[in-house]
Amino acid sequence: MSFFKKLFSFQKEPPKIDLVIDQTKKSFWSKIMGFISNHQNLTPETLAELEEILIQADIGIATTEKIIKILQEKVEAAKNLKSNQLTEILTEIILDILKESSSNSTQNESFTKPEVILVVGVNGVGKTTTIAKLANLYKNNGLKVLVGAADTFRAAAPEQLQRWMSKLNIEVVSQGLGADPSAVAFDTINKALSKEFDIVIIDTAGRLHNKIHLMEELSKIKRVIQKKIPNAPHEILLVIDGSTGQNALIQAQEFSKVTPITHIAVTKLDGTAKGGVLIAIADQLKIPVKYIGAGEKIDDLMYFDAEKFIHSLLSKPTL
Ligand SMILES: Nc1nc2c(ncn2[C@@H]2O[C@H](COP(=O)(O)OP(=O)(O)O)[C@@H](O)[C@H]2O)c(=O)[nH]1
Ligand SMILES: [Mg+2]
Repeated sequence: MSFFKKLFSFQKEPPKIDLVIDQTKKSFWSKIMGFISNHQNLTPETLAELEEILIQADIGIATTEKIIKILQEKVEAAKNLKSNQLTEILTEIILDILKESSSNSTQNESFTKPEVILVVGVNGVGKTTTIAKLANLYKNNGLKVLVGAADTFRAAAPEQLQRWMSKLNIEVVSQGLGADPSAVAFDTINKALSKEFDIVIIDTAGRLHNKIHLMEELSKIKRVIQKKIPNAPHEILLVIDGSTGQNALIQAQEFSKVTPITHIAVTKLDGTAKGGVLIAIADQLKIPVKYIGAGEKIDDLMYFDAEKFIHSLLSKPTL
């Protein structure tokens, strides 16, 4: 069993992709079906109509144009494509897009000890919640997890992290509100090395409105970590709020200018019809989406499986 399959096998109530993207499925499906019933064949004119449907599903203009262009080529090559073949063709095209971004993944299945994960993203997107979910999974797999409370900026942030972790019985390194984030990171790494922790997850503050400051702060955190572990952080996980649709994409683009990102977690996909943004993110950023946040509970996290996602998106929703 692959490491990540095993990691997620400990969830008591694993989220189901069909339910998580239920809203997106319903709205997307009904439009696609409406389109198919109105058009027998795919022609350049009907494709323009389809473009609108993809944009409305939050796939974004640039990615939609790319999909339509590939579709046009397929339509031309095949001469006469029936509209009822559409979901099949779309599945193929979108899957290629998603696979291309995940082929950039630097994720390996083996860990260095300690594995250092730096979690970044603007306030309120779900960083701390995602950290709790991840820390819990690692712990349930028998790994020794240490969390660093380097979001020292926002009132109550260190306590919120502490609350989650004491519930989960996971250790936190904190210096409280207003402390220097890089000093917290340094302490966390030192402790992880001396007490032989397997996984270190560092929470950060995300003041994107002050880009220069944020850039300096994150560089400093990375520098102090690298003093102790030269090739760390092994993962820089950007958390974004999927329910904000295209804004999530813009935020991710902005953030990747501030620091290199290795993986993305898209949260709050439960209860939104904007799930198509996952396709835009994968295509536009070429950074693999690794996790999906599917709710506020500890087990509401999924390892992103492009194939399952796209098959779910383009299959009939349950009523
Ligand atoms: N519905 C839903 N809510 C989430 C999800 N992830 C986080 N939240 C909620 O979003 C709010 C902000 O989360 P938090 O982890 O504090 O964000 P942070 O500021 O980035 O650390 C909290 O109320 C969380 O319960 C998710 O996947 N789905
Ligand atoms: Mg937080």
